[in-house]
Amino acid sequence: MTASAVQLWLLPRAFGLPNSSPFGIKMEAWLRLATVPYEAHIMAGPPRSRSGKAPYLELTAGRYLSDTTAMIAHLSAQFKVTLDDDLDAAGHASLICIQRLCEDHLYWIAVHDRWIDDAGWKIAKAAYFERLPAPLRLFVPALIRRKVRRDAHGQGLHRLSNDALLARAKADLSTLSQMLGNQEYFLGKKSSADAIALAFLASIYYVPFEGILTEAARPYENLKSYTGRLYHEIFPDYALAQAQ
Ligand SMILES: N[C@@H](CCC(=O)N[C@@H](CS)C(=O)NCC(=O)O)C(=O)O
Repeated sequence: MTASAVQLWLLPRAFGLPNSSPFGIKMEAWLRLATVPYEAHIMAGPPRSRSGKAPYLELTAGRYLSDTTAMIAHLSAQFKVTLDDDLDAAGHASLICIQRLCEDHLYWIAVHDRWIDDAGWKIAKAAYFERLPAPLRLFVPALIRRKVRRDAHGQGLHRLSNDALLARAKADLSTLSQMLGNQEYFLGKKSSADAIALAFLASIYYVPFEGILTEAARPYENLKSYTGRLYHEIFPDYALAQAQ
């Protein structure tokens, strides 16, 4: 470990993407955009954060901080990050809208495509649990899937029909496409919004299965080219076959 580098703990990588979790991709994208030095570690077991969520930072030995928003606030203060400093009030408002749309809405539709839908689950399960020892691989995925189903039911979107979910996903992607327009970056210049948007869009465009989100995102050429351009700029070390 390098003393001055941020220690970031992540879920396993998957699908050739920097991370299986869009929140993991967001965090790594943000650290790179903000030029904060970090070391990435892949978790070998359950999260050690108090919230039980990933990704998380190891602040000092045994002290963890989870939640990407809290992590970004903490690191922005520690490293005097200026990434979002020149956003005006409308820019900050748009940043919050993009964040909520991606993290609190699109995320749950992604959960449907990966964990609930049987075709997506087959591929996601193989990718998520490939490093799990064989005896555990027999029952751990089903146990975690049951918990995710419960969480998704509690959140509520999954009580809608697939058609209704698709309509919601189309509205989300259309909104993102409108907000981006023909700009290079979501808020006119590089900002935290791009770490978030890139993470969620790459998690849609570059996964090896078809789902509600892939269908909803298909028409938006500006989102596709934004994702490809930013992905190669921020993650040149994770070149994707799908991103060509
Ligand atoms: N608001 C959190 C969300 C993180 C999150 O939902 N992580 C998921 C993986 S994609 C997780 O750890 N889920 C485990 C659980 O809910 O128990 C953040 O911004 O970091």
